[in-house]
Amino acid sequence: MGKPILKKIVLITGATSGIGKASAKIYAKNGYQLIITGRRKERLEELKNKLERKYGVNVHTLCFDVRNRKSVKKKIEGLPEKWKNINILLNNAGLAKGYASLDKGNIDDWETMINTNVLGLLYVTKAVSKIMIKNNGGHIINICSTAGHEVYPNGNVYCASKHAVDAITKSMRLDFYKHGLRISQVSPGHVEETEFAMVRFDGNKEKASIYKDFNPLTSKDVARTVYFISTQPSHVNIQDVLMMGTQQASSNFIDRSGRK
Ligand code: NDP
Ligand code: 8X3
Repeated sequence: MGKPILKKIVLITGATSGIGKASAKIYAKNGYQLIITGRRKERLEELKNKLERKYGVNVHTLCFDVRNRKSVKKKIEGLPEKWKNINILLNNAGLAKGYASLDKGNIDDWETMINTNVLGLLYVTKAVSKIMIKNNGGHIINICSTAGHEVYPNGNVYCASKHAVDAITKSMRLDFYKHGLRISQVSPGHVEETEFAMVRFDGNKEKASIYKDFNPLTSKDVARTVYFISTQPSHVNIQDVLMMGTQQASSNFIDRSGRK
């Protein structure tokens, strides 16, 4: 028998690295109970052990691919009774694949982005929102991007997928506010201490070194913002936070004259 669950339960998708992992750490540090998910099982187990040992919280792991709708449904509906009543969902799992103009784009990459960033987020939200509606409350925070508010050259399909996240966040709010759910979104610009660029550029270190000449946000900066949003009084719903490093003015304007 584990410890009785006292604090809110937070489910984080994509907790094996970057923003999701940093968010898991901040919630654990503050005593929340965590359901951490991702495809890399060993990383989930490693993080669970670390957080339980360091912060004395309960951590449950769920290994699934958000693109697999059957698996998403089965894993979330199959949660042990004491883990079922999820209070906070952080829809964070996502990625960019490739950086090319539309005519040269790789269609497999497009499908990966749309299936992960759009359909995956929808599958998880459908399963978790049912629980929250039944409980008359809950908080869903979607990780969007500046790419969900503006576009940049070669960003086409990734930007489209994040514009879809923005539309889904707004739609979720209309569908769920009557049920007492809070729906929020964080839209960061460039964020380091993540695997985002390495994933986008297929492990090509040189192409992925996109942060060396300016100071972007860190995964911790975004995690702190997520935590702030979720710890406001229950009558407050922060709808969207658009955030960038000081040297970034927009997707297309970055002061790359060196780290300041
Ligand atoms: P990381 O690559 O470090 O983390 C991405 C996470 O998503 C990993 O934990 C990964 O886990 C998970 N993930 C990816 N695909 C799947 C899948 N099919 N099923 C389940 N989990 C998946 O990048 P970030 O932390 O930067 O990315 C987190 C979110 O932040 C994304 O939505 C991204 O679009 C967004 N974002 C990132 C920015 C940046 O500059 N870094 C800026 C703005 C937004 P695993 O591989 O184990 O499955
Ligand atoms: C990640 C930020 O500018 O690479 O969403 O699209 S960007």
